[in-house]
Amino acid sequence: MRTKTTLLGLFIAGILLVSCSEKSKKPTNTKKPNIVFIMSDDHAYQAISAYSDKLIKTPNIDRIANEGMLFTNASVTNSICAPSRAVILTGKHSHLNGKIDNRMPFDTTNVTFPQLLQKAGYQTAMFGKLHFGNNPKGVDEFKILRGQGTYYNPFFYTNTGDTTITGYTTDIITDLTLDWMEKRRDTAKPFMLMYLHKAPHRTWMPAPRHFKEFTKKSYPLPETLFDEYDNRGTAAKTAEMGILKHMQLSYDLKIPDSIAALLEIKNWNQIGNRIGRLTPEQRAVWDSIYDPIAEDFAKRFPSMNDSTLTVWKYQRYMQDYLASIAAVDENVGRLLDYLEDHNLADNTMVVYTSDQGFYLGEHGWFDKRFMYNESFKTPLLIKWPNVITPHTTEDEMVQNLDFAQTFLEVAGIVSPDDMQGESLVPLLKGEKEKWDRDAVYYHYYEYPGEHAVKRHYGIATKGYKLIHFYYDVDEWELYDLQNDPQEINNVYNDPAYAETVATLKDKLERLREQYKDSDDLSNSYIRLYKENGWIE
Ligand code: SGN
Ligand code: CA
Repeated sequence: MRTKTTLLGLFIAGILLVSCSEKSKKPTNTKKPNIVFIMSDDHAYQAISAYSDKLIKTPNIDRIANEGMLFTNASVTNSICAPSRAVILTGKHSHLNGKIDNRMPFDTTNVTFPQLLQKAGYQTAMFGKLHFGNNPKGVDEFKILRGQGTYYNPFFYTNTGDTTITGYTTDIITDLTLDWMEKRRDTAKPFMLMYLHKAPHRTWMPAPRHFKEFTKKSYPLPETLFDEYDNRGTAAKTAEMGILKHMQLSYDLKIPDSIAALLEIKNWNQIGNRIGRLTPEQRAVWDSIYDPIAEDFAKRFPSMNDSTLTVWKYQRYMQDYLASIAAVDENVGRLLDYLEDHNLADNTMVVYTSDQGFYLGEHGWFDKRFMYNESFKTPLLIKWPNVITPHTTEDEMVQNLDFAQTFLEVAGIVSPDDMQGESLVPLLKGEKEKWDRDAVYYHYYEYPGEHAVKRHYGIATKGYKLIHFYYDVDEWELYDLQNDPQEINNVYNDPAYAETVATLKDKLERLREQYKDSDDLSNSYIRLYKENGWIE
């Protein structure tokens, strides 16, 4: 590990011009706004009723949009967990903060916005999922899950020692947060709280109180559920995130192994420690719900074909995924209520987002990683009383890259020069004329890796998306978002789009220069990974 860290440090130091001209001011009074940053894990915007109520009602998350602003064009720069978090904390693209994928530990020599807020007099705290391979800096108190965390009986690293707590993780993260608010918040200081859910990440394990209701529901099928990836390149065809082929009946969908053996299903995956962690009481409730489903499945399975099996799996997936969100929504409600009941709501900015979007059966997929719509976009709702006009919708292209500078501006701190986002404050104030971004940049790296989504980078404007897949392919794709919002028709080679391609390639090159990304840098990462044996 020592070699890796040193190598990484040298590597980043060699590339960066570290210009930390941060001129933080000490707060002069306690009236500075508090900041509550709520992030869930893999929460698709399609599963928030402020965006669409086709799948679920999320009345509490919706409160944030009702009292504030709903962003319809928010995206991430790299659609995977830990890299997204690193971008959020550093305000820098992955290629500069060094956390390009989930494998490499976060380089803690990066300057993060909580450190700057703490230095400027904010009380700071973090509860829930971080997924960095090390503890956060710049937070006065933290209780973070180990790695991905578990849905039940979670293990936490904390600033006062490690602990395992019995119960349902979404509820526990909220209990810990409210306990800090109630008992250890310094009322003489403004605060910045990061409240980070593990749910609704795979393997989508609901709370006992939601099992019954959700396992009875059925959901509308996405139009592209049976997508065969015609008119797309190799990457979409070879990705391993298909509901039919790659979602596991046992591991993901909770059919017990005994049924698998009975049905002689090949490639059966053990659910293993996911339910191994449950207490006997939790397990009894679990079995009372999932056993009858499995028995019913065993009866139907012999007459199922690919299409009926896909639909069955999609429905099971949605039941558990959405039930996991129901608990997130309830708990967000608890936190919002606390702020209101304690007279804090008026001076607190509340943000709700996810570390990235997620496929809910679109293109036949689950998971994320692609620059295609559902994983590139992420939900974003912000309320900030007396600043944001309630019920506002904003369609400007904003990114997770923008959070750090937004929070620094809210706190009256000048951002370090090497942060790469834009503060959202002008948009929040309705000063659209101060916002002139017309394109965003994306770069995904975790390949070869789980789900086999190829490395790619690209540019998105409101009208088009141009993507370059590389590493073991060299393929370009262009989508005309107005005429093809589902991104099912790659028009890169269509002569009618030749001019658009040329313009966008030029713009992409300029963006890469602006953000200091390059083929050389990508190749250095590939070399680094090979040297460390992380890829072959
Ligand atoms: C786990 C999941 C993957 C998921 C990654 C990354 N597999 O490895 O399906 O893509 O996390 O997710 S699982 O067998 O552990 O469920 S991320 O949100 O952390 O980036
Ligand atoms: Ca995630």
